[in-house]
Amino acid sequence: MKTWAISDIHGCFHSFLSLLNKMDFTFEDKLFVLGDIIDRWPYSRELVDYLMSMKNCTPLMGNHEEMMLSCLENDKYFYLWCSVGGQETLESFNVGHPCELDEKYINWFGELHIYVTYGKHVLSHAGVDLNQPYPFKMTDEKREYILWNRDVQRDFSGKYILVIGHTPLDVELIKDSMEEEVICIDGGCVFDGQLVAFCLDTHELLSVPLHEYDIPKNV
Ligand SMILES: [Mn+2]
Repeated sequence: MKTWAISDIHGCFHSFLSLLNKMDFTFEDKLFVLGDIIDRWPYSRELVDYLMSMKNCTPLMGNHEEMMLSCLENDKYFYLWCSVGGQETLESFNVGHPCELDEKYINWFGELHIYVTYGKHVLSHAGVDLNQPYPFKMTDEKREYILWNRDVQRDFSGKYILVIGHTPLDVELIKDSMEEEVICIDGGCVFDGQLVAFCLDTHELLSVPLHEYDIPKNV
């Protein structure tokens, strides 16, 4: 049994399946998906359906899911979200606005975890500020940091290992960070990089390139 993390899949469903295959992932293993599941590439619905059906997957929220959910509260976010890949998600779900999504999807997105812990590992989309006195006591400010920040705080005196996505890195740079306190596993699959799986038990890294089936025919 192994526990893995994958981040920033962004609708690359076929790349995701090919990575699970490479991991020899079975129902006995566990998977954390660190947000930015949707947007930019065409297969967000297929990916969400698949994750919903996995009993051994814990999905977390990214800034893209947060943007989509914000459109349900206030329409001023709608055009911004559409312009950063939300349009592809709407097409994938065959709706014109997030409010038309089936309730089961809205509930699923609404219930995504903001962070999770696994032993010393703290997992979230963009990083938890672990130098704060009460890092896990949630406020609106901390939630925003966890989903959006691009310059995460480091130096936790060996107390924690932060595992995040959000900022695309070259896979070689990710490999070099395996012993560090902050491990960013976004291999930039969506930007023709790699989709990366990180094993929390062994700190091994596996990756696959963007699958050709994920690339829209008109690109
Ligand atoms: Mn992100």
